[in-house]
Amino acid sequence: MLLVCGTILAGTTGAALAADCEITLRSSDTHPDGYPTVEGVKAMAAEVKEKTGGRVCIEVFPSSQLGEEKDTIEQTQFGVIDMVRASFGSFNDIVPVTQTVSLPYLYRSEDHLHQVLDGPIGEEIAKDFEAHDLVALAYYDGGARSFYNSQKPIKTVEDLKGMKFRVMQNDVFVDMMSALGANATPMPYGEVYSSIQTGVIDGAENNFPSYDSSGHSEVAKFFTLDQHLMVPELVAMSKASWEKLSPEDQAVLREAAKNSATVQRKLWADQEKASEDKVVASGAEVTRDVDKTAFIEAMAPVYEKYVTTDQAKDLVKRIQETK
Ligand code: GTR
Repeated sequence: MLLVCGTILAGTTGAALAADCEITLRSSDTHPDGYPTVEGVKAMAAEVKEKTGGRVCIEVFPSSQLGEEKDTIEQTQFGVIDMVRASFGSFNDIVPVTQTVSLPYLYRSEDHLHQVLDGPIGEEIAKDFEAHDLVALAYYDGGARSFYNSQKPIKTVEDLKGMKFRVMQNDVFVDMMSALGANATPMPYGEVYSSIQTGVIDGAENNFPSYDSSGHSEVAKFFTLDQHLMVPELVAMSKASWEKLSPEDQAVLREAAKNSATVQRKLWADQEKASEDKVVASGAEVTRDVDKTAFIEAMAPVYEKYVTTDQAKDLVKRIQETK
């Protein structure tokens, strides 16, 4: 839904002044104001506003104000929300290719991930979103995800046995936990803090900035740097909202989204370090001497289950061969 200016003012983060805009696009993010993904979309908003002479505005709604991630993706497909910044993990049931490209230990490093997403494979993946009423505009950084829990330091795969971890709501990550001998509890991000606090789950898994900004580090102080997942993050637009824009405005949005990824990646690198220092200073115990080979080997059943078609096999091979 494109909002005519002046109708929505509540919740603005200052990215747009609705009263000046002919078109206002509402964009959702689960993270709070100041988080690199939120600041990335705000940078995009600033460029769009400048290049359209203030005609097209993007209003960023942080902190899940418009709903939990999966719900906001569905609302974006329907055009109720115009844009969403979300992890590929939340698209898994909607855009099948996101399952393959979010497999555990698929990327060797952040550089490897960038080479994949910034090249032809990234373009192919983006095309797949169109069939599901979404326009993929930019890939953001989300670093590597690791386990954390309230009970004990985890050093080996065996240490995870029987423990209960929250995962994002998708099948690949549920199977990943089973492959490690642990139990998965899929749930929305916003429920994780209280679920750890009340002992419904032992822990969860995420990157340092999320572990920090969500407050999970307060209730789950044992962090294990096993880095099992690197899940791309996406800025996507509703196809319905996109098609209402002129080709000129679409080009401005594409360019601004691309530029915002550069801004976000820089902010991300700084935030990863800052959050790591902050959680350690406030008492988190980070286990770094992890036998990653054992974690990688344990994932074999996940690959067997999800890399079955020729298309998926070819994609995994091309990703692995990307230098
Ligand atoms: C974060 C990601 C969010 C959300 C969250 C989660 O790392 O940036 O978009 O997916 O993880 O675990 O739900």
